[in-house]
Amino acid sequence: CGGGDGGSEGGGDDGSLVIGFAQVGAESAWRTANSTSIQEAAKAAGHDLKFVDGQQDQEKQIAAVRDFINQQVDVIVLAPVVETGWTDVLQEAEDAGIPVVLADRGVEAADEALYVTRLGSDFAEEGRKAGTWAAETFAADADGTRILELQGTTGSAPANDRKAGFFEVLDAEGLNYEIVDSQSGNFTAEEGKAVMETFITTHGLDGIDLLYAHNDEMGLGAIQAIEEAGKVPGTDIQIIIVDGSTAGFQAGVDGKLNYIVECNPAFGPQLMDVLESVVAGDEVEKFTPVEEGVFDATQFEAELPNRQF
Ligand code: GYE
Repeated sequence: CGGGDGGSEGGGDDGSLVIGFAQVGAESAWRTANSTSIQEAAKAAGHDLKFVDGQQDQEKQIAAVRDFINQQVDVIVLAPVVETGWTDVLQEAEDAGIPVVLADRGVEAADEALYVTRLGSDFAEEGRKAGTWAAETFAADADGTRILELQGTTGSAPANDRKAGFFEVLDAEGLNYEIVDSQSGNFTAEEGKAVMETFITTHGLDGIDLLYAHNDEMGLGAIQAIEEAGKVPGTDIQIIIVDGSTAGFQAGVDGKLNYIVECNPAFGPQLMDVLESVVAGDEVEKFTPVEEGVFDATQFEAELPNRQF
């Protein structure tokens, strides 16, 4: 039920909503936990959630949004795989009178008028947190800190912003550093490992101080590549990851990485509140950040049992 006779306000007589959700994919533990959180929260709230896994493919996500428009859902939730290329389909949703809420990732500023609100992380802040730790940890590194970076999906908001926030702080703190290499590992363990293998072949690992991986999976893949090259991750090369899954924390407890910037995927209940407000026509903030922390080696063991994904 829902959507049928709801009129301009949308929603069924009982307040239930038909929600179309175009998810990024299933590339990481973070993503799977995020999908589960949203599916469970929709169910608990009595809403009908139409879930499409975009398999990290923008064309599939655009097709899903068009399909939701044809079905005249009450509200569309989009987790855009990349920031650009959404103007046309967002305009189509607006023309059809269907509000769009962004979950997790954002779109380019030029499209700001075409969605109601974004609920998700402040990725630039996550990058700054990673940068703050790196700047402190390597402050006394007189001959310069040599850095490898494994970026997330090219053109995605978290890859763009985690990179920008990180180097913003290194520059502001005046750290003497060099980016030895920086490539995308597409947020997956497989590609993260493959790119790290290429880094090792090209540059070796001697004299590399730090690996900054934009998510757990790429960091964990890189750890395998480092071990296979006969080096000790976390010791021979320091490693920062972003997300903080159980597997990520376990690697931290095992001494294989050095810093975890948390990214929280469990915003399903908060998202349902936002969607209900949007369909009811209430004023909502343009951006609602989710709360997140940071963890160093002294905290990994105590925090591990608290991890939910
Ligand atoms: O960090 C990564 C996932 O968009 C915040 O996407 C999300 C990121 C998350 O693939 O693991």
